[in-house]
Amino acid sequence: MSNRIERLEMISRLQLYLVMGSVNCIRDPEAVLHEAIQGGITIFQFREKGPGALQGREKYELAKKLQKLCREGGIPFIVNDDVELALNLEADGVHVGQEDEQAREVRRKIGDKIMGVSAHNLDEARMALEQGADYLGVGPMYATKTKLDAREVQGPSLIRHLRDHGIAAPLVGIGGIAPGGVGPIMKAGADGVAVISAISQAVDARGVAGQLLAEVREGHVG
Ligand code: TZP
Ligand code: IFP
Ligand code: MG
Repeated sequence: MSNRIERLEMISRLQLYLVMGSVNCIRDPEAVLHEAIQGGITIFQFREKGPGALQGREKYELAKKLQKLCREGGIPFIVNDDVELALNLEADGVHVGQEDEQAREVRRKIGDKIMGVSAHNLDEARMALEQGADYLGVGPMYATKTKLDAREVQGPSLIRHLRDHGIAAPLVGIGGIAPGGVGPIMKAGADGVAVISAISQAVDARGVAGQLLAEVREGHVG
């Protein structure tokens, strides 16, 4: 990531990040992901979590199907939390939270795959980067019902705060983001936005993805 081209590539890939598992979908997850890719998502995270989440073989099989769609669509496939699954599937990367395995340990296990880390404040952001994070997921930007144990709403000003304190790493905002809500996050200095429900619960996943991507590009500064 110290390499300038790699850094620019990471940043452009983070514009519109779909995070999703079977629990989040009101329709077939493969159909949702397929439409979202058509609508322009630039990266995907398999996050199979919460009540009713698939486990074991079923989780693996769904991951495999979604990974195939990502390959066909030419976008990176990232696995939430489950380093072993990511390694078994030869995923493009892993995303870990503050409650998950230590970022340094994850970095050691995954080598030069992409590693994303969730951060809610400046200390967490600095620590994650020191431990080798390639990008940070920052939030919650807005109120969300998707993550039951989500922290207090931070608002886009947290992104501005991180930038003002020298965090130059790729950043995506997450939490309660839907069409109409992207501009302030990009203007605060984010490289992109991550969404779960806006796309995974949409009747027209392709349309919503297209709208979000347009807002990311309009709102982009620098
Ligand atoms: N981390 C912080 S907020 C959140 C996660 C995983 C949930 C985002 O879901 P939604 O539906 O986009 O608000
Ligand atoms: N941020 C992100 C990401 N993913 C998560 N699962 C999370 C926070 C809790 F979108 F990757 F940045
Ligand atoms: Mg996690």
